Amino acid sequence: MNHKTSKALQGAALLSLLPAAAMAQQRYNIVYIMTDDHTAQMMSCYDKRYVSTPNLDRIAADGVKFTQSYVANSLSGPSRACMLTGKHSHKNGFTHNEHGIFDGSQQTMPKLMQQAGYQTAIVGKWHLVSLPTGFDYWNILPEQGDYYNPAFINMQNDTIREEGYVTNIVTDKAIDWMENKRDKNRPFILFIHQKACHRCWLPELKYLHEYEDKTFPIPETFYDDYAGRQAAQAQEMRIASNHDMDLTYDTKMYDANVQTRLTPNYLNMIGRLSSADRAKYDQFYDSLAIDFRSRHLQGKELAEFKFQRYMRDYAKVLKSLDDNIGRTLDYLKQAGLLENTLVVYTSDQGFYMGEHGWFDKRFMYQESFSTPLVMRLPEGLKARGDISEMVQNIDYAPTFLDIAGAQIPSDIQGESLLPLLRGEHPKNWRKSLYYHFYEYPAEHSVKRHYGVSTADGWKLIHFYRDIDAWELYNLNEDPHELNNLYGKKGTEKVTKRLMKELRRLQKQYDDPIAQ
Ligand code: SGN
Ligand code: CA
Repeated sequence: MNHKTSKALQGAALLSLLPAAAMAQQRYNIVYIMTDDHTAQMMSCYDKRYVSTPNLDRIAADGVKFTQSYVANSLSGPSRACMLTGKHSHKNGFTHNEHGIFDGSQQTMPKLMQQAGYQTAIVGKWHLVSLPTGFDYWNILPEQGDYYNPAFINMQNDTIREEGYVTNIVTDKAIDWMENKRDKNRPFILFIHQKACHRCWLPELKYLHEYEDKTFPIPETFYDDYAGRQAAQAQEMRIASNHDMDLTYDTKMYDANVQTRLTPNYLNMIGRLSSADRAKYDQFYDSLAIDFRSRHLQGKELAEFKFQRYMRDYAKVLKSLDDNIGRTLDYLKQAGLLENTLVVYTSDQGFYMGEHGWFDKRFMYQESFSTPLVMRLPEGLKARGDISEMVQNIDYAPTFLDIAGAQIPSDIQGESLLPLLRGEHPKNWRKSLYYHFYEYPAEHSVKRHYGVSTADGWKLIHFYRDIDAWELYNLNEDPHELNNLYGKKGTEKVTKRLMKELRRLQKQYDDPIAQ
């Protein structure tokens, strides 16, 4: 027996003597970071036009960036429910934020991860109304949470106000759990759910002045007239509209003599600041507001002023987020965890940064149907660079179960991404995605719709309920989705193909709308 063989045999014998817990330790940890309303246009590894996000880009640089990453239902609670269950909204039951309560007694990925020997923890935004189930540790924001001195609900169901800026505190809690609260002999999955960058984009005070010198380019479709798109005409998410984007709440042009629709909400939010911090905050925005009121902007000038304010404040909130991504990565490195941990970064959906003249999300159009998805891969997972297969947020649950070596239950509707992370490109990978949005009537007035999007660049959408409107887009020729081809001459064949695919997906996913 040569030296090498005897060593290998010794190794194998040693391995078989290891207790189950130590064996389990060989499995990858998972740190799943999800933000709110962070869109790929505002992440420099996806789009360099607006901001630089060096720490987020680090995740992609040491791993992969998904270029065709989508959600199943572009809204917070539903998106979280899809992620936790690996199922479309009609199956997990949480179809919309308003009036929904997540049924925490159902099968969820965190519960299955626990059964597979993983410790599970979540900190930050939860937004599913019922309290978390399937987590060994949790500390969550009530509903949307607050940016300044936010309250958290602990496992005793006490709501406790904490000092500081929400993005920093959520990260502190995540690091504290990894460092002090978990059992270091077992693998873990930690969900870090940031409130950033949700409306109304309140910056960390140290970044108040950031981006003030920057003028953001106006998107090509900012002055879209929504011709041929009935549902796009009916929405209430226009930056130019003072009803949709509130001058006080959203753009922070507060005037004590002017009461807007959302002034009370705004004053509640900034009222959480200490008086010293409030003075700093007011000093900054008051001078902008006084100048703004003196200019009496109208029409295009007003719309573009609001766009700049929106972009700047969103970018400031993002800056704190990027810092905290850096802190999380640095902690993992310093704790010796980085090489054995899959780090996933995504958002609950994409967002409009002025495209079509909008903010918010909901539509199956690209900006809000897509969501950023990058992963830092542990040693052993070989994929690098861009991955262009179509993926969806129902895929995260089966992926994590696969990584844990657990069985993926047959009722899970997503696909494991593990083959893609290994660098494989399975020939039979899905060629289309299904989407269904339900929250109507509701804020922002986006009509109910479902649709199909295909890997070869076509999209068919049906808006329904108090409307019956179909839209068809060729993304290869019309990436901004301005030209609705539905019913146009020459599109009969492709419409038929997409309609068939849509019905096939509705059947496959067992969506009752199809019956
Ligand atoms: C709040 C916001 C909306 C936003 C929804 C859903 N209004 O209701 O603008 O679309 O959340 O967002 S606000 O006046 O309360 O800010 S989600 O990301 O949580 O789904
Ligand atoms: Ca969101």
